[in-house]
Amino acid sequence: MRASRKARRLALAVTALAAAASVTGAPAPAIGASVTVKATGNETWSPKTKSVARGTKVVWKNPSSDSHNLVAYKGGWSKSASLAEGGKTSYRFRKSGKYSYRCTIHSDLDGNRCDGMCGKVKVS
Ligand SMILES: [Cu+2]
Repeated sequence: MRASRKARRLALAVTALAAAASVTGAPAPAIGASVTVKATGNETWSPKTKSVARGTKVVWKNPSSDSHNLVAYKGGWSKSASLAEGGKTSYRFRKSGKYSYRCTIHSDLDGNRCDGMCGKVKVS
């Protein structure tokens, strides 16, 4: 008796999870997934805006021959790393939100407005 109630509760939970997943339109990547953003030789992030699911680790790589860095400036997060030629750094985003960052060598900041090598991660 107890086992079958447990099984029914489990089935309900699985159904609820499936419904939640269908609301977002796309299946959520597994926790622990990682995606890559590249620092380019023409002073841009590629892609400039990256949309990810909560729990995703974003890895920034610099395959270019320029020196870059990555400094958070908006979105309530803290990150500061240098990205030398061939270097990389990463951050796992656990909360939804919009997280902005820039390369301080190749961008200017006027208040919260960034011009130049500015990037964003949208976490849902
Ligand atoms: Cu740069």
